[in-house]
Amino acid sequence: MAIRELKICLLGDTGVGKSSIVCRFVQDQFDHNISPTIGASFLTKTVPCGNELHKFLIWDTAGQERFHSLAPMYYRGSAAAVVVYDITKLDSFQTLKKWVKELKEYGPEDIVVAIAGNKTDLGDIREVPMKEAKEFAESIAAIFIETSAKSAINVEELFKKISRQIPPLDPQDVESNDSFKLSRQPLPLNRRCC
Ligand SMILES: Nc1nc2c(ncn2[C@@H]2O[C@H](COP(=O)(O)OP(=O)(O)OP(=O)(O)O)[C@@H](O)[C@H]2O)c(=O)[nH]1
Ligand SMILES: [Mg+2]
Repeated sequence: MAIRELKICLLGDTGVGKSSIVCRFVQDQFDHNISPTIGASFLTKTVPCGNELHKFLIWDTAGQERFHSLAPMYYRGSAAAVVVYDITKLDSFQTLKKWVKELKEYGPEDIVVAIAGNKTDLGDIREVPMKEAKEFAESIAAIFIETSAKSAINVEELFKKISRQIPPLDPQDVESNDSFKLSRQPLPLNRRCC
């Protein structure tokens, strides 16, 4: 079975839950006391998709403004970007729109964009209506999903949706042996998750 290495980055305001989403996806854990990411963290997870295995090389970026200038290193060469906002913080949705604009201007032309509204377990203090976020995602042909890293809601589904959106390989491109690698990845800086 062909293995494809797919670089994926997570972008979004600090505190929206990017690291928590990655931690839930890769380790099926949630840490209430998780620290803000410094620079970026790197993790991998391999999932089946049709006749292929997708090895996600996940770059979880730091949302604090002081790290903003590092972001291009992580979205360049990415097959997909997950842009996260916190459904209880309207500001984080405005920040998401800025990230989407930056990706459209400077990101890879064919990048798959997924918009994730995190913290759905806090629905009673919601500030961003689902309809508004969904319509925005549709307007830019992005994947849309609401997640809860805490309650393990839709985190796997988010990455499944991304997998399905990646066009399958042309069989002629696959080497005769069963491993095919597509990545042009930088070496990991660190592998901390939570
Ligand atoms: N209730 C709730 N809290 C969450 C959820 N996801 C993350 N959190 C909490 O939100 C806070 C920030 O989470 P992080 O995962 O560190 O956020 P981040 O986006 O990685 O932040 P930076 O690394 O600074 O960019 C932590 O206190 C988490 O425990 C969720 O789904 N529900
Ligand atoms: Mg983080």
